[in-house]
Amino acid sequence: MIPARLRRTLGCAAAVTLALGLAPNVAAAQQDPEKCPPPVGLTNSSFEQPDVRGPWLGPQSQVPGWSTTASDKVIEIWGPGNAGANRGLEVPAATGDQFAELNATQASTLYQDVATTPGQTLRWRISHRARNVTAGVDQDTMNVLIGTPTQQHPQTPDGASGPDIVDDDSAWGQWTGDYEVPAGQTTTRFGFQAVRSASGNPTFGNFLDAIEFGTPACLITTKSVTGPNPARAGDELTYTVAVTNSGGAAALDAVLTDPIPEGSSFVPASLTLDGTALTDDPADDAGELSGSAATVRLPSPFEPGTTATITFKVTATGDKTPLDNTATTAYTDGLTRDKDKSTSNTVTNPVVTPTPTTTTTTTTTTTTVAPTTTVAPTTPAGGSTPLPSTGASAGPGLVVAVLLLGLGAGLVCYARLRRGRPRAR
Ligand SMILES: [Ca+2]
Ligand SMILES: [Ca+2]
Ligand SMILES: [Ca+2]
Repeated sequence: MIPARLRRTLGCAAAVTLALGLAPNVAAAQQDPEKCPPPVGLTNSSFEQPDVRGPWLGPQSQVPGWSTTASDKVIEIWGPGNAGANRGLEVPAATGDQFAELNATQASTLYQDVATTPGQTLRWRISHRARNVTAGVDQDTMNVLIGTPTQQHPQTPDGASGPDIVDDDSAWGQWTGDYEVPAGQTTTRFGFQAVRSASGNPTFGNFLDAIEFGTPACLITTKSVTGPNPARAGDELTYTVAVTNSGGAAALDAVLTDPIPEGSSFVPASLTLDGTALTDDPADDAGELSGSAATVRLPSPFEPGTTATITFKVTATGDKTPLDNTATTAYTDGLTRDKDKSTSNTVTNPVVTPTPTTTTTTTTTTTTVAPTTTVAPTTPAGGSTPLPSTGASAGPGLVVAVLLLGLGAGLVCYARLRRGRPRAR
């Protein structure tokens, strides 16, 4: 049992603790979103793995996510430096740096199996382009196939009259569609079938990139802070922001913006992305100090299941308390191409100002104070300066009085001496 007085003391201490903000950081703003719907999506949807240069042919076991119906199980990925294989015309990826050629060594189907919920509606999007094989305009044709692992059906894209997806070699074509998962279908196969290539050569044609099938991108931005709490002016705080894609599709062109809290100053050269230092200057890497905010561009595409971690430091100036910090990630959903954003929780750090170390003593002694007596100054005859009557302030007056008394005694002695002296004759 805690004595009542001690309980009150502890209560006061708790109140003071709360008032000073010594309690752990509390999220002041709602994180939005805090979580995402169960995702459905593809792996390696932009063919960014494995990391290759120019045309690359390899076994499907080296290509995360994708499988092929080709008898040799070979998949073809193209990276930068591919112009030599495309009549001198470098083919840029639709997203990221790499893409696939559907016709690897033979006409085949490239596919992934994903877990689905019967009755749900999923959306798909692909980028398709022909390979440049002749001096004229070349066109390649393919179909999107969706169904069970054993039986898929050609899909008719939005705005099209049939399933044939036809593009030339001048630009990436964009194709979209919806798919309702039938009753009982808990695994859905999403794939592409090469139909025709411009050259007639089954090893050439049908470039593919930015493949999405499922639910949209969904970024979650989470902020934390380390450092003295409460902070004092001059203390450093380290902010860490983790951005995770918990959706089914990649996010494109994601940019994290983190305003430097009022009452703090950015610590130069403290910005990092996934452990790599970024300069404060713009245009030389993925981030900078832009105005009064730290800005970092995330890898694009930012695939489902990946996390980017950004850190930077600030110094508390003591001009404001508390320091509130919230970050926002703006991005384009790779599936719908709609603009979206994700807001972090807010972290709050109180900043205390050191108080001077003075000791205040409160006394409760009862003192009887005598009424104040005011003594009117008395003016001696002759108009000389009045003397204080009593008290501590009478010190100098007392000295004067003693001097006057001494002077008077001197005069008296002088007079006596004059009277006793023989008169001059
Ligand atoms: Ca790509
Ligand atoms: Ca090929
Ligand atoms: Ca920079």
